[in-house]
Amino acid sequence: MRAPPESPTPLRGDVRVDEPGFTYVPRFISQEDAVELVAYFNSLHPVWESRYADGDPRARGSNSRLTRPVYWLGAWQFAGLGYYAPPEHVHDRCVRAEPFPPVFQRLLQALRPVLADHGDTELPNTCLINYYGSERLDPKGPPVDYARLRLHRDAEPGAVAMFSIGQPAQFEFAMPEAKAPEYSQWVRNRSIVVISGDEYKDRLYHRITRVRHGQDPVLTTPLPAFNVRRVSVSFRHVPESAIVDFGGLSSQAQAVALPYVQRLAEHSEYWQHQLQSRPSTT
Ligand SMILES: O=C(O)CCC(=O)C(=O)O
Repeated sequence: MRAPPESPTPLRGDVRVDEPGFTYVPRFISQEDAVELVAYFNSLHPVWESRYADGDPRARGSNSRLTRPVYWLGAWQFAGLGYYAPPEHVHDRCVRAEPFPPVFQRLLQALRPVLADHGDTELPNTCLINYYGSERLDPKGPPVDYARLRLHRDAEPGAVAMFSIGQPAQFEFAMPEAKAPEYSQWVRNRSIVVISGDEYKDRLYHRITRVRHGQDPVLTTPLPAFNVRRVSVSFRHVPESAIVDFGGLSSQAQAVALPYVQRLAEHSEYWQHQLQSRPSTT
């Protein structure tokens, strides 16, 4: 894994890496499970969320939309509500979401020994599914490539496990104020990354800087004009006490999340029920 800061040539991603706080395993996901994952990802209706609520003056900037459409399972952390981050940002941001499909549960069971090496005996209860690709809104113009994820740190307690399906992506670790990455690694189709602890989860932030082009496996979404070429799933652990039904959010938070919940409910019975969990006002 070591690539000195002054020459961060990314590691190729074809061999396993084990360091305290960082694990990379190529081909962790079997071919059969990968086929099931692709079918599952292709069946979802991910949403483009905005970092800011409607009416928030910061939302007027063109960059308020996230760089990629997403879908959460276990608990949905709506971007407009801010993400779970103890000690202050714990309440009013995690809405109970659909459960993991069987293929996710199987993969997490297989990952148990790796998670135990990272100090986690409990399996994660929530995940974020990221769709990376490009969008062509003007059929005559070139596609705009959004296949990246800005430098960030995941604040949920414990290890974070990330599965990759699709084209290889450049995964980097860097300090928030530094431009150059300290470590860089290509993460390939069917691989997993696990991060934990002081160095890789707390001191260093991580990001995706680019995703290679290609269409094998074939990934799709029903989103108009969006061409997806990689999907990642990052599994985290949110304390159950922080997860509420949609109707359990404050009325202010419900107003922020409502347009997204309505959109999700167009394709999901689960989210239709969540909409109905709001106390009746009549
Ligand atoms: O796409 C990836 O591999 C990284 C995902 C990630 O960092 C996240 O979901 O927080």
